[in-house]
Amino acid sequence: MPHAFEDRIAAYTERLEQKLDEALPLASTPPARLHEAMRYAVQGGGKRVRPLLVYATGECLGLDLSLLDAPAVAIELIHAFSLVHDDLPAMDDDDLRRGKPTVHKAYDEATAILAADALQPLAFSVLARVDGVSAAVRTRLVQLIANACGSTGMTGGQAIDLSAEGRTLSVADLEHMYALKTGALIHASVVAASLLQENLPQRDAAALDNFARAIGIAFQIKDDILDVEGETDVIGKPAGSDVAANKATYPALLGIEASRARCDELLRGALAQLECFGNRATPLDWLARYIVERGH
Ligand code: GRG
Repeated sequence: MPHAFEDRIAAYTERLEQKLDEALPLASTPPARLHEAMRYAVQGGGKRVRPLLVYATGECLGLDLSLLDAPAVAIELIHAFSLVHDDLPAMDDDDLRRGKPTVHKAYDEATAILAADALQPLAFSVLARVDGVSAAVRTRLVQLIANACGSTGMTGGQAIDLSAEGRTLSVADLEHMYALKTGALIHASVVAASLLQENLPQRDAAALDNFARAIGIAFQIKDDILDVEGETDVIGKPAGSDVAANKATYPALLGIEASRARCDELLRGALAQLECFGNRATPLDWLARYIVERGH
């Protein structure tokens, strides 16, 4: 593999696409329209940041690549599922995602709901089959990811987000919502890989945990900044939709400059957590900077 993490990303994403393809039912398998919609939701787009975090953490801990595929695939399936729900008329009501019509636009609302419903159990089925780890680790992985997407994780964060439309949240409440809605799955991507290293010193586990929490919140603040400053054809979804929906966001509450400053502060805090890993953390360092500096 090439030396720089940036140059290995293509190989990792190609590997992930292959594993996602193997995990998804064939589009020709009945009910074909449902399976087609599931593939449409998952394939052909997306930065794949969460699976890359799984692989980068695995590199940091010297884990075998084959151990990382199942959590990487499962987390991306859950992420894809959440995007389908997030775009539905009852939620954010968006027509465009990853530069393509959203699933309910390309198919229909009922098919989109069912496709998302089927992606979630598929993720857990992939996790249940993870090879080369003890049953205890497999159970911890399932618990970690279930908690990250449940009512005290992503779903809870989405509920707070919807109820906050048109209201002013405190900065602490806003960051709590971000930590759940977006941060929980990003955090789980790093922690899933750390669970696979059974004798990981507590200090290293805590450093990865803190790193992951910080970049999870920074990811959502950057997403907010892009919603204000990005172009629709670059970010792949309608720009300005947060303002249009009267969403509680960091830029709406504190302005763009303060949002950028908070992102940088979170990045610095996250990078400081990686010091104990030395050069082995270069891939995580690269991804953390990418999250805060990306243009889409
Ligand atoms: C029941 C688990 C469950 C979910 C339903 C809809 C919902 C509750 C939660 C939505 C969570 C959500 C969509 C948060 C936004 C996170 C976010 C910034 C998504 C964009 O992620 P990127 O930029 O997208 O990684 P790509 O397209 O690159 O994969």
